[in-house]
Parts: sequence; C-alpha cells; structure tokens
Amino acid sequence: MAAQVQYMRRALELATLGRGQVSPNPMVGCVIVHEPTQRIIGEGWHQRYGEAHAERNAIQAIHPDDLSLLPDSTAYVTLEPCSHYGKQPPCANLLIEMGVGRVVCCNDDPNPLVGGQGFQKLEQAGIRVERGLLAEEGRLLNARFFTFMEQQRPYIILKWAETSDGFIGGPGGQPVSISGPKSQRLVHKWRSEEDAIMVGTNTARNDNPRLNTRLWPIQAGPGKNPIRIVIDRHGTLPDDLHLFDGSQRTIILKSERVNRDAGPERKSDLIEAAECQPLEWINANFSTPESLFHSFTLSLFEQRITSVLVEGGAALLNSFLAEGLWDEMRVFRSPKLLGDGVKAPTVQGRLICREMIGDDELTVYRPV
Ligand code: AOF
Ligand code: ZN
Repeated sequence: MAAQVQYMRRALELATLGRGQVSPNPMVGCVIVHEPTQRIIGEGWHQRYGEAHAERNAIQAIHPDDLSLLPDSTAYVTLEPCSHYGKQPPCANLLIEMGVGRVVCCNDDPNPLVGGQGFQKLEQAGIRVERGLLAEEGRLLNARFFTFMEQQRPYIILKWAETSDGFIGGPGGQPVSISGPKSQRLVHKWRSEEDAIMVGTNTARNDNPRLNTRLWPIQAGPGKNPIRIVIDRHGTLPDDLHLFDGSQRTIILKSERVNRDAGPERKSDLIEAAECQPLEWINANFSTPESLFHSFTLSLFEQRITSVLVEGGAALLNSFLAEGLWDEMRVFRSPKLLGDGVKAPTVQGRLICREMIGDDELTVYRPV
C-alpha cells in the first residue's frame, strides 16, 4: 500500500508540470511500474493542451527492451484514462494495445465524453482497475477542471491586497501601492496559471491595469498571458486604457441594451500589429446580481474558460462574495497603513494557508 501511494504521489507531482499549459484539459501524470521488481519503467505527463496525454508520454518513455514487461506492470494515472477521440486518440485503447496489466487512478473523469467508459473499456479487456487512490489530492490538483465539468462554470479565485488597517484603495478609489514587490511578482505567476483575469469598471478606469504576466516571464510564452475580462456595463470606459490595447485576448461584459459592435476598438498604434487581438463584447443581463452572474458564468463556460482570477475592485469582489460564487480567496495584508479609503472585503471561509511573502502576509481561504 505504501509503495502504491508513493507512485501515485509521483504521478501527481508529474501532473503539476503541466500547470498553466493544459487548460481546459486537466493536469494528468502517469507512472508505470514493473511490479515484480518495483522498478519505474516509464513516466509522463500531459504537457500541453492538444498534445499527447500522460499515458502516451509515459509509454513512449519506456525503453524498447522493457516493453515486454508491461503485462506485469501497473500504470498509476491521476485520472481515469480517456475513452474518446478528442484532440488525441483514447488512452484506454493504448493501454489495452500495449498490454498493461493493471491501472490505478485517483479520480473518475467527470468529462461526459469519458465518465466511466475509460474504466469500462479497460475492464472489458481484462485489465485490473483500482480507482480512488489519493482521490482528494487528485481533486484538489484539478479543482478547476472538476468545478468546470461538474458545475459548468469556471473556478473563481478572489484576490486582493489590503493594508493593516483594512483598506484596498485610497479615498475615492485612487490607486495606492499596497503589497510589496515579491507579492506583485507572485500575482503575475498566478495570472500565468489561470485562464482569465477579471476587474470591475472602477478598477479599469482608476488603475488602468495591464493585467499581463510581465513580472513572471518564465511561463509567459506566446499565448500564456491570460484572457482579460472587464465589466463595462454602459460602454463608457475610455478607449485608450491598457486593457483595450489589443495585446491580449480581452472580453468586455456590457449590458444587452448598449449597442456596441464586436471589435475592432483598440489603440490606433496597435491596429497594424500582427499580434493585435480584437476586443470581444459579451451581452450580460445586469437586471439582478443573479441574472448577471448566471449570464456571465454561462458565457465563460461556453468559451471553455475554466478559471478566473478576480483582482478587484471592492464592489466586484463583494458581489462575488454576496453571491457565494467563489472557490478560493487569496489575501495579502501589508504592514502599510492608509487611515482612510476603500474598505477591503471581509474574509470568510476556511483558512488553508498562511505564509509571509516579503513583508506581506498571504492568507488563502476556501469556502466552508
Ligand atoms: C487522459 N490523460 O493526460 C488527459 C486526459 O481533446 P483531448 O483528446 O486532449 O481530450 C481532452 C479530454 O481528455 C479532457 O477533457 C479530459 O476528459 C481527458 N484528459 N485524459 O486519459 C490525460 N489530459
Ligand atoms: Zn487520454
């Protein structure tokens, strides 16, 4: 048992190497172990969206001389092997063709295209299957994918930085620097890990944010800057904001009543740039908070956006909190004092982590 757990932990660790690269797919890792000798003969993970799945990469990593060991080997895979033809052929078929003896997994695949059929295929072919090993860890690893598939909405992370006296902005919403450089860099790393970043109208207007990953260039290869989402109910935000510069895919939520054609509405100096992305306008139903959130989450689900980092301001954060529409809350508390300004939202939920990032204290919460 202990060895099984170790192999699965290794598979989970391998899976994380795909973080920020595989969405809307899950992160998946696979370790293939020759049972009589307890030797790992192949390892792999899903590296990039559209490319080979973990099982195929693990099998490809096996030395040709070891392929004959597969009937006496176990594939530890963090997710049920897929059974469908998507961008990739089914992993269940591959495991059957290669003659793997046993398959152990953390979680069933909630994707309706798979949903149990992967296990069924394997069992019908005479492969022994064990499910549910480190299931909790597996669900946590792919919290975005499970939320997206099971609740048909993106995973929502609320993030803000507050002063010791509980403010997130200056009087009248004027921008002030609250968290330190290390925290800011960490935020850019977080941005590189999520599908989208969102801000409200006042933040877009007052802070004129870029919402990119310039302080975390490590993962920010082409296309790795997340999609920007901004609320502009009445279509009154100025066109020269950084958000509208066409440098990243940008979605604007507007009221159904505002007449606005979809892009191109962008800074003139970028119009000719090859990488310029037209703005996308989404009609949202602003009549009640429920209708707004319903139309918003539905649009994002349809566009296969599996996670959103909500960066403020206070009104937007508070409305997500009031709707109970959040999965994680990340709060920086800096030693600074402001005395007056925009009040920070009230933290709630279950504390899951507390750590110092430079001079700032970071706390992370999940709903109870
Ligand atoms: C696996 N192993 O490593 C992954 C799986 O379009 P495709 O072919 O890439 O299929 C994507 C779906 O396959 C995804 O939604 C999820 O259900 C499953 N992902 N399955 O056996 C893997 N990444
Ligand atoms: Zn697969």
